[in-house]
Amino acid sequence: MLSTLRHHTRAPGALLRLLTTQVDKYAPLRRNKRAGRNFIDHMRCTVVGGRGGSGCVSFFRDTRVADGPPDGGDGGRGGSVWFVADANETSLSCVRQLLRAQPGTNGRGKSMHGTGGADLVVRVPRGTVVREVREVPRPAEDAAPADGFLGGLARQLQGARSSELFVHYPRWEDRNNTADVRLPADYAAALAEPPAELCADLAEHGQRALVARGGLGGAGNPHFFSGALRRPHFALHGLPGTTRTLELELKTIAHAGLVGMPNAGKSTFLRAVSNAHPRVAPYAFTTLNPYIGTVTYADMWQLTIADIPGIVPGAHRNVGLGHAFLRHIERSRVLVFIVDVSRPQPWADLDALRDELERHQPGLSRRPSVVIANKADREEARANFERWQQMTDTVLVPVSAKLRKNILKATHTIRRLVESAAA
Ligand SMILES: Nc1nc2c(ncn2[C@@H]2O[C@H](COP(=O)(O)OP(=O)(O)OP(=O)(O)O)[C@@H](O)[C@H]2O)c(=O)[nH]1
Ligand SMILES: [Mg+2]
Repeated sequence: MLSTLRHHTRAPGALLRLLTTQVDKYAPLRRNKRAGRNFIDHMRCTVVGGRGGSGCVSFFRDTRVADGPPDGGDGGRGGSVWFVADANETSLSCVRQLLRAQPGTNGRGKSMHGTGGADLVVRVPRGTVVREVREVPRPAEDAAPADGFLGGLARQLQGARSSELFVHYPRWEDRNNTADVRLPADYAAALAEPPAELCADLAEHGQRALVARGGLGGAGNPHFFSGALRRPHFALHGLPGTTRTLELELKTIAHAGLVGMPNAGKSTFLRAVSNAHPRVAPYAFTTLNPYIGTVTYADMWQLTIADIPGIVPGAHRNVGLGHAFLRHIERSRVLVFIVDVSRPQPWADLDALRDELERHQPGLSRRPSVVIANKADREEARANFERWQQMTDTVLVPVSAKLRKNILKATHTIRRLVESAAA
């Protein structure tokens, strides 16, 4: 450390950089704080793999050999872009809109190969679904011949001529005959094949997806040495990395999802049963983004519950906050309807909620579910509850989330349902 400091006192700018790098280890903390304020669960981004380095054209030389054999090094491979699911991330706000991996460096003389570009590893929340967005080709482009080497090349290099693939020795552009040159097999394959369409679901912590592959490095001139061609005065350029436009959608993964009208007491219920502390207030749309709580049972079995903003009738027409937040309960095995039983016709609320779920995703309302009749401590609740119970065979669990009454019955009913849904 002392020697590093002594070195840096001679270069104050570098010392400043050293100090800021050390301070920057708190960047993840800052990012998480920002994520809380600026929740994003749907975004587009562009990912670009690093370009491969170019091969080198060089010939061995020393005091006794004036014109030796070719000794140009190969270019390094470009870095790739990876997405890794991380359970500690909660929002896509930490993902930048343009993600570029490092390019590879060029090869050099004396058979020195270029170094590969570093991969860019981007942490995304668990439950991120990645889809590629492709432009629909216009009919004229569709009709153009697009197969074989030149077709693939045109796609990759946007119409570059094959001679543009080559690095030429100074003033050898016209003397090099590159038309019949056999390209290395992996290089030719990369040119001919368009990258496959990408679709990934990062559901488990640590799951990785390669979203943009780095370009191959170009071969140095020794690759083209043969009996017929003793002095190849050309090498290959590196290939560009894959470029993709991606659509990221965060679909939270929890065992159970809370669904209810605004103000029904979803957040109060989550606070009562789990370790989460979402905001509670006596007005609609207090909760503006999803919260996940973990319920730990007496036998240490754990259950995750997702609280999402309230759904109102007409949410599918974007009334209220719309129904985009329902994506966070799409993957829940069990739905927990929270209904304010002190309202005049709680059963109508439940029907409206089921209708909205069905409009968001057909079949969603038929998922195994439990109905929590919340605010059972209120005066109007008793009569409503008794009437409702006579009208339906659905199991209703009366609960007062605020006073924490009958919570154990609710959590055990949810657990039983989750376990039977998993079986
Ligand atoms: N009396 C009574 N009041 C309750 C009960 N549960 C919740 N409340 C009250 O109802 C109001 C709304 O509660 P929230 O938990 O914020 O409701 P929410 O469903 O999360 O509402 P949004 O986030 O806006 O969708 C608060 O004032 C709570 O104190 C209950 O069991 N009994
Ligand atoms: Mg809430």
